[in-house]
Amino acid sequence: MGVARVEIPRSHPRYESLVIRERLVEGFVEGIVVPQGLIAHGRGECFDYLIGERTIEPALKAMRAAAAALLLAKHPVISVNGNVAALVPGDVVRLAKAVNAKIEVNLFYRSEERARRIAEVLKAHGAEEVLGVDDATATIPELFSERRRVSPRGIYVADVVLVALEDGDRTEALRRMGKTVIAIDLNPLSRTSLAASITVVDNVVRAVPKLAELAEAMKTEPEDSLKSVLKTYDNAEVLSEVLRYVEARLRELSKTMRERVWSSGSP
Ligand code: PTJ
Repeated sequence: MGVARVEIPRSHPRYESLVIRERLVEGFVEGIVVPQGLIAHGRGECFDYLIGERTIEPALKAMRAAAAALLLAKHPVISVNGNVAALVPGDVVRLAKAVNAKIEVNLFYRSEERARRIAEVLKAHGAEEVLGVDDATATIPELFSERRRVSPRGIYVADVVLVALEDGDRTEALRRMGKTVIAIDLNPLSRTSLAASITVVDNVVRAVPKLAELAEAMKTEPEDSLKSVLKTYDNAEVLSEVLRYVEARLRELSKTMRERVWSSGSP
């Protein structure tokens, strides 16, 4: 399929954001990302603007709890879809190694060909094993999308599952199965954000590498200290903090609009 591409100059004020966009388009052309994934990214970008395109304190708090949950887990699994594979394949592998987690491909718009391609990308970035391609033979109960198909050695038996750009139905279904669900989602009001055990409101491009770094650092902490991080974690409070952060930020921005608008003197 012919897709127009542009070279983005480093000096462009929105360089980072445009490079991420191009990476997703590339993923689309390579058959890793679905068109719906491009739309999903646009929704995410909007929320990223609101938090200032940076990792905010409530997200860091959630990431510390997420790292603790992953390190304490018996069967942690990182679930990978098209967008995650296109944006952060190397960081997924690094995080999986840090917490000894399995990596599983799980797709909303599943095709065997795309699942295979995503596994290849992850393997090219150092993953030794990728579940969910030929072995997605178990079923998550009460779930009707293609995401119900999971590996009996992976998500099906996992106690902690990390998901990103997830849909609310599966998050709820995984919670009903008694699993701890860690979600990375830029929308603090999405059904996934509200249903997850731990919600990291941040862009996957910042959150996954940061989470890997935190997990590597926390790995040597005593189990009791990790347990206490988890015990004191309150997801509803963290999501409220995100909303208060956005509210305060918009208030501040509204005060400085006159200095920020482009005023050349012409109407
Ligand atoms: O690869 P597949 O077949 O599994 O399909 C993946 C998509 C993303 C198409 C599918 O999961 C989907 O339709 O997702 P939704 O329902 O659009 O949800 C995406 C959520 O992720 C929204 O709440 C977005 O705000 C959020 N989001 C989008 N981009 C990012 C993000 N969150 C974190 N980082 C991002 N880069």
